[in-house]
Parts: sequence; C-alpha cells; structure tokens
Amino acid sequence: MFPEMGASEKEVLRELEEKTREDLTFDSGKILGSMCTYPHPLAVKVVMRYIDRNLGDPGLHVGSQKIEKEAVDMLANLLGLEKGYGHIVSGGTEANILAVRAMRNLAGIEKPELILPESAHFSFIKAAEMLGVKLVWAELNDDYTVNVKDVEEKITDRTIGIVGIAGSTGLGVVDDIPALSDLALDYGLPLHVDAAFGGFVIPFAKALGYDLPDFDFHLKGVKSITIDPHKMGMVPIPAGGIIFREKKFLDSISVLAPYLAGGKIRQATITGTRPGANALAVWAMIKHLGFEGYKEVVREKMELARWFASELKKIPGIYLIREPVLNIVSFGSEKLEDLEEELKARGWGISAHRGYIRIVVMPHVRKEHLEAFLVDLRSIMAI
Ligand code: 0PR
Repeated sequence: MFPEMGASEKEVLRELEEKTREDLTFDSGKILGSMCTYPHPLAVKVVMRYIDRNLGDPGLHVGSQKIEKEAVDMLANLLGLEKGYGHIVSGGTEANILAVRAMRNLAGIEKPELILPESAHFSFIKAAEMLGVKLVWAELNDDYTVNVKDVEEKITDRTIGIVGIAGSTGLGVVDDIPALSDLALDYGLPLHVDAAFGGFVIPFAKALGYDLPDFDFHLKGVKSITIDPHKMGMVPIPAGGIIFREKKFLDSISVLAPYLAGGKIRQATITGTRPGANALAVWAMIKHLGFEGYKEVVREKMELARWFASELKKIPGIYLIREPVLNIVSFGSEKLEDLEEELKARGWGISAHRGYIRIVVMPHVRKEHLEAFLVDLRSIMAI
C-alpha cells in the first residue's frame, strides 16, 4: 500500500535491513553459483560520487560521455581493436539484443534467421522475440562446443548472422571461434561473440599460458562482442558492454533523439535514461587494475577452480560434466535433485542447471568457502 505519511529515515533503513536479512551476500562465502561478485571498493566510490549522471542526455554530461567512449575503447583494445564502437549498457542481455538488432537491420532480410549454439544464453530468446528473428539452434559436440559443421549446414539465404560463445553460461566453454570466423567470412555473414563472462577472463588466462582459442577482433569475421564488466570486471550492476568493429553496426541501431541538450543526437541503447556512474566505474576499474591486476585475479581463480575440480573428482557419486575451461566448474550426480535441495537447505547459493550444478569461482569465492562446501557435499553424498 502506498503510505499516507512518510516514515523517518531511521525507520525506513531499519525496515530495509530487516527485509534484506534473507538475502545472501557475497561476503558470506555462500554464493557459489553466481556470475556476479562484490563490487570493488573503488567502483563503489565512483558510483556514489557520480550517481546523478545520465548518459541518456550526453549534452548535459559531456565529460561522462567522453569517459564512456574511453571505456569502450579500452574494452575494444583488450579485445584486439584500436578503436571500437559501442556502449556500456545494462548487462549481457542488452548487449546481445543490440548485437542481434544490428545484424538484423544491416541484413534487411525478410523472415531473418540467426544461427546460435544450443548452449547460448536465454537473452537471445528475448532478442529473437522482440526483433522478430527466428533462432536456428546448432548442435553441440561431445566437448560442449558448438558443432561448426552443423552451423554451416544451417546457413540459408535468410541467415543474418552467427553467434559463438566465449565462456558459456553453464560450463564456461569457449566455442571454436576461429573456425566460426572463417565460416562467417566465407559466407559474408557477421559473427557475434557472446563473451559476457569470458571477456574479462580469456585475455588474461591466455597471457597466463592457458591454452584457449582466439575469440576476439583479431579474427576478421568477428564483428561484435558482448563483454560484461559486472561479471568478472568487478564493476557494480548494471554494467554490460557491447563493442562493434565498425561504425555502421552502431549507426544501424541508432535512432534520432531530437530535443535533448546535446542537440540532434542519435541513441543506440535500449534504455534511454541510463546510469553514467556505472560507465565511469568501468573506466575507473580498468584504469585502477590494469591488465596485470585483472590477470592476477584470473590467475588465482583459475587455479582455485582446478583445485576444486580435482577435489570433486575424489567424491564417490560425483562427476565433472567436463574439465573446467575457465573458472566455472560444473558437476553432476545420480541423485542430483536431492543433492540440490539439500545444498540449498544448508544455505548454499548454487546454480542448478538441467543435469548439473554450476559453481562459478568468482573473485569473492575463496578456498575456505569451497572447502566448507566440500565438507557439506561429502556428508550429503555419504548419507
Ligand atoms: N551471455 C552469457 C554467456 C551469460 O552467461 C549471461 C548471464 C548473459 C549473456 C546475460 O547477462 P545479464 O544477466 O548481465 O543480462 N549469465 C548469468 C547466468 O544466467 C547471469 C547471472 C548472474 C545469473 C548472476 C545469476 C547470478 O547470480 O547464469
């Protein structure tokens, strides 16, 4: 009910404290299945200081708009481009919708079709529904990467583009993006890479010597990439990233916003009014941690994920779905449903997919948290 009279600040805050008591927090060590993490303290400071900035009206906040462009360029640079075209958006969902929208608009085909792996995130289902694009699902290989042959067989004269995944939602698997890029070039189609999760992992893991396929703009067929700072980038929600190789992709989704302070500007994002503070936090975090800083976070979490996977394998009745590729470890069991229920009852914030439990070794996940989880897991399995 809408209150007649206002309550005191103290009273409002007390009630919020009480109501959020049932939320799990990242510092509890119990959230093991999320792709988000505690935001870095610097990012929090930046968001609080610049909370009023609106990138929907860049004529008012000219400096913030320039910072967003710099953040986009730094992300593009991490992904192999000198200059990119794109935005800091609300998350991977918006980024993927924008990518599909650009592919559809540039193709200008009736009854458009998009080919994507069966492992693709459900955000593409939203995109397809909203944009009137038919999704054509490509099969997976035994290692859960997309079957490139099947992708090729599904290309028709209605195909507007291909999607590849660099860090799949369930298993953290990286598709054979080089092969998909070649295919896209052969057929003159754009390849969109969903690196919402992997974008802030793979470049650093490769620098650490992990053997992972190329996935970024170094491959000429790759025309757009989703990369989310609010996942492994440690920026507060909402902070997604969409980067296009060429300006024409951004132009194809830009509409005229004629009356804003900046004059006749064009706007490509789905949200109109949107937080400048989070874009500034993306900029600040990249400046603050730099390549070496992120590499250190990734080194620690990749090693921890491998240790965790080796411990899981020792537990009778538990099996890995596949060896971890990134810092995601997914495991199954014959009594999966009971196991999920019991783990949740013991307060674990896990992610239960169809057929397995996913653990994401995010920056807030420490060895002692995983050790405590293993103690519970062993005891449940022994029953
Ligand atoms: N692409 C991929 C590969 C993703 O994994 C996700 C989200 C998205 C796109 C969409 O990103 P946004 O959710 O930012 O729009 N994957 C996570 C998942 O479904 C989202 C998530 C995050 C779920 C934190 C739970 C959670 O606690 O697992």
